[in-house]
Formats: sequence, structure tokens, C-alpha cells
Amino acid sequence: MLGIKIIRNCYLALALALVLPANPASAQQLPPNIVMIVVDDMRFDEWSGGGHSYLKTPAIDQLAQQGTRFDRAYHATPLCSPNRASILTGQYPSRHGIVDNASRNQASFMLDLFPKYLQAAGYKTAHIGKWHMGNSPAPRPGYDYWLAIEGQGTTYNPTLFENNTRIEAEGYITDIFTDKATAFIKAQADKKQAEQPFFLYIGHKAIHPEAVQQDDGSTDLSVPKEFIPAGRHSGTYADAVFDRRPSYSPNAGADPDKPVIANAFKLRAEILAEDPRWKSAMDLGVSEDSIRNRAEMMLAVDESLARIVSELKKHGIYDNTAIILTSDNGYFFGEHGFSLERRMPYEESVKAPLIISYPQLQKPVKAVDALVLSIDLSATALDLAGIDSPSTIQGQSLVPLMTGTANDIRPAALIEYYSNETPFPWTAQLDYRVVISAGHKYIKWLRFDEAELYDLVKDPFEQNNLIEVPAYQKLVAQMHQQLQDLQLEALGL
Ligand SMILES: [Ca+2]
Repeated sequence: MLGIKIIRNCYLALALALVLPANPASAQQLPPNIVMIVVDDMRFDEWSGGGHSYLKTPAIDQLAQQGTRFDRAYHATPLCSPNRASILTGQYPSRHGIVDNASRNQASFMLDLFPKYLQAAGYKTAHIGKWHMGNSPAPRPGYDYWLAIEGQGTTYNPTLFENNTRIEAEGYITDIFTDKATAFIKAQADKKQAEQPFFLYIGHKAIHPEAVQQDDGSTDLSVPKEFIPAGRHSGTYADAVFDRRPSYSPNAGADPDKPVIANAFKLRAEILAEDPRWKSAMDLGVSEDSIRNRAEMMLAVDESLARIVSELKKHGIYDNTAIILTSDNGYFFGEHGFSLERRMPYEESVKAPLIISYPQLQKPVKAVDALVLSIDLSATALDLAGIDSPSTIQGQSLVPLMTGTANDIRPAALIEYYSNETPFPWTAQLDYRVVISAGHKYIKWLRFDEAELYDLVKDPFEQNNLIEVPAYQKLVAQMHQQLQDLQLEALGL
């Protein structure tokens, strides 16, 4: 196919040479199809292989079995719009400018999205599902096929925008996106896809609660924040009880080690007392029902993956398709007192599920514990396609980690959070930067003279803030310097 380069990356070429069967017919290895699935708000542990105490996700488990699971993957920022922009541009929020969930429609049309590089190289590119970098559902540059919802959309009978045409669809939104995705795959396969690989992005609405987000980033409190599973899955886990993490603290604010959070919770208590709608909206501690409903929503996501894999296999193109599954941010189940705030710097929010499968890599590394970030996915997709990353991409390809040939492993990862918008007034001052190293997490609250330090090996639930402990002062100084260096890099300086 015109313009598509045969395997360029030396790591990938070497790895494929090592693992591919010696078959002269496959010497002209065509670039792979790439399917990228982003599940909204899925925690790192909301799949059975990720450690959920009762949810069963056989298709996701199978994907991890086939490919590579990244056990220390982090969101560059644990918030919907900014991280979606990071996933699709390979840039930190400081660089791409989508710093919050306010509707940045105009800015979102100017992002340097990696699918446009695939498209320029001859790929057929598709976006299906949630966009949410700006509420506008209009097609963004770089896509040949576009199907989106406006803002957060609705779970049942959603209004869809297919290549600028408004459609009133019927059914459950996860199933509808899956129908569209499998139809796209079929159409590509029918058109001799071997000559034109495709990139298919699926942005699930699941497992986000029903919500209306206004253009200023605030949410409409009159819309109940319900998690709505597909009817066929409702009640599957009716009696299940989630094995809560040790940092579960439904009553919030009791942790004197986290003064910035303790102050925010004082403000939260005042706001909740003033307006009773907040109390039901916040679901403090996150009920067992909410966790069950989310798990049941995941069942449709898992079925969606199974259907996509089945469709790829039916057309004989599964082996030459890379599948990337991740989320945009995590969620709290009452850990550290948080519930639907997300966006805070603790593991439940910042850590990502991430699985990448590419069957051409016959013996991929099964589990990677190197630090990786959402900004790495753009470089990874382009690397798989044999395309050089543009200099605007700040992340690194994960392919060398999958093939065990990486020699440039990130020593520390930066996470950014901007709090410009106001969906939760008590988080409005909580801008932070985080540095995660091999064993520690350093959190700097930008608007306060406060910081936190956790030993993620000895204290994985982040219950013991070491910031004032004399023996750690040298490490604190080192990590603060590292943070400043990484922040300059993130800004592109
Ligand atoms: Ca989200």
C-alpha cells in the first residue's frame, strides 16, 4: 500500500525476526491493524486479572494472556479530557493545553492527534464512542470514519453523530459501539484490508455513571449519577461484596498525615450540609451497589472485546492486529475518603489498567513492571505501524518493553493535575505534581506549602506520609529536583 513503510523500528524488526516463524511468505510483513480501547473511569483493578475480588472478565484476561500487561502504568493526568488528549497526542497536559474537563471545543480541533500520522501513511482511521475533549461531537482531523456522542452521552438509546449525521440509536451504548466497531472491521476486511491496515479507536462510555457535564466542566446535580449495566447483566453480582482496600475510609478526613486533603474534606462537609443533592450525588465511601453495577457494566465491555476479537479472527486478521486496552482515569471506592472525585494523586486514581497484545510477537514479555505513562501510547501505536514519531510526542514506544529489548527505561514518571474547573468545589485548589520512582511517590501540592512522600513498596496503600521523617529528607530533596526537571520537560522546555 502506498506510503506505508515496512517495519522501520529496529527494536521491533529485531524482535519480530527473533519470534516470527521462518516463513518467506511473511517476509513482507505488513503493518498491523491497531485497535485501541479506552474504558471510561476503569480502575487498574477492575478486571479479574487485575485483582477485582469478584468481577470475571475472561476476554480481557485472555488478551493479557496473549500479550503484555503493564503493572506500573500511570495516567499522565487522572482526568478524562486531559488524559484522552494525552493518549491521542503523546503529550503532557502542560503541552497540549487540554488541562481540564471544561469544554475546550476549539482547542480540541487543533490537537496533534497521532491517528493523522497513521492516516497519512495509508491507514484507514476510525473513532467510535466517547471523545470528550470538548463536548462537540463533530469529527476531528485525522479520521476517515467518525462516530461520537455529545459530551457524556446517555447509556440507553443514545444520540450519535456519525460523520456529522445525527442518529437516534436504540439499545445499550456499549453494544451499539461494539456493533459499529465490528461493522467497521468487517468493511475493512471485505475491502482487502491486507492492502490497507486500519486504526480503530473505541471510547466506551462504560463504566462512567450517567452524567451531564456542562461546558464549564461542572456537572448537573439534577441528573442522578447511576451506573447502568446492560439489562442482561443486571443482578449478576447481586450478593457480591468487594474486598475493600486497607485505605478505605468512608467517613473521610481522619488522616492527619494528609493536611491538604483534610482541609478539602472540611470544605466538602460544609458544602454537603448546605445542599442535600450533593450527599446522594457523592455516594461517600462508594456503596457495594455502585461497585457491583460498575462490575456488571464491565461485563458488556468484556463481551465487546470478545466480539471484536471474534470478528478479527473470522476474517483471518487477528494475528496481524495489535489491541491496546486502557482507561482514562481511575476511581475511588472510599479509599482515603474519596469517591467520585477521581483526579487525586493516589494509586486508585492515577494507576492505569494497560494491556497490549500483538500476536505477531509470539513470546512477548507477559508482565512489565517498568514505569509507563499514557503519553507512551501514541509512540507505541506509531512504532507498531513502522512510522517515526513526530518530535511533538513526549512519550516512548512500549514495544521494546514488550519484546524485552528495552535499554532506555524511564527512571521516574511525572503526573500533572490542574484544578481550573469546578465540578467538586473542594478540589478547586488541589493542583499538584507527582513524581513516581521505582519505589516512592512524591506529591507536591502547588498552591500549598505541603508535600507528601510514600514508600510504595512497604506502604502500597499510601497510609504513612514520610515527608517529615528526617531519614527521608535527602530523598525528598532529590525527588523535588526530579519533579522540577520533569516539569520543564513536560512543558517542552
Ligand atoms: Ca473518565
